[in-house]
Amino acid sequence: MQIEAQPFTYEFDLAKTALVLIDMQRDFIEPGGFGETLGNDVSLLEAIVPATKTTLEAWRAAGGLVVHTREAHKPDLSDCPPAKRNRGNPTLRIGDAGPMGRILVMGEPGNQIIEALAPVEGEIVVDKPGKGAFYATGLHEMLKRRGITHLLFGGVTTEVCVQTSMREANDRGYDCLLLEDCTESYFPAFKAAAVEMIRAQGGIVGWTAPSAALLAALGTH
Ligand code: C5J
Repeated sequence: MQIEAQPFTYEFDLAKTALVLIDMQRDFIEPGGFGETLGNDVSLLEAIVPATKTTLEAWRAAGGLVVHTREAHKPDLSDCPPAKRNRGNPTLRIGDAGPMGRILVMGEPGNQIIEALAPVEGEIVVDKPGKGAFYATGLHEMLKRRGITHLLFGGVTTEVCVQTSMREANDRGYDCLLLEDCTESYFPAFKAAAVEMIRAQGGIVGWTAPSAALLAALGTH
């Protein structure tokens, strides 16, 4: 299959490609979670939910593998280094009790993936303690076992966990494409810059394309 992408056409085999949705969690998208504790306007992120849902449903219907990630720490915070916990909002840190439970802690209401994009049976769900999806998760091994060589990315936030994960994947040899309207940042200028830098220099980190181009490739546009 082919996607009309930048900086040039992206070719993929459905059986060797996974859709990776990064951190579409209540903690980032709904009021009262981690994103809002940092002073962000979380409503900006909600805008990508419809396009992401359409993409997810089309990808599922085509039989493609789906990976969901959650930025999540163990309840004892043994996987959250002080260097991470001590930055951000000093009065509501990772592990503290917020309106949706303990901030960024596994199993808490705020740490769940939003209802509209909830994982279904057979999909991979990865809890990650870092910004990147490959750090301390075993994701690379899971993908290698399934013969996955290509990754389509969506999720939040573009310049933090999405870009970090794409760069990690690129260094591990995956051909990566970012779905431009399925990713968002609290800072529109940061999203625009991240999209530009990913596809610059002949696709130094990968490709970018609107989700309509993927849907067209899947024949559902
Ligand atoms: C952040 C993320 N921004 N999922 N996490 O801290 O991008």
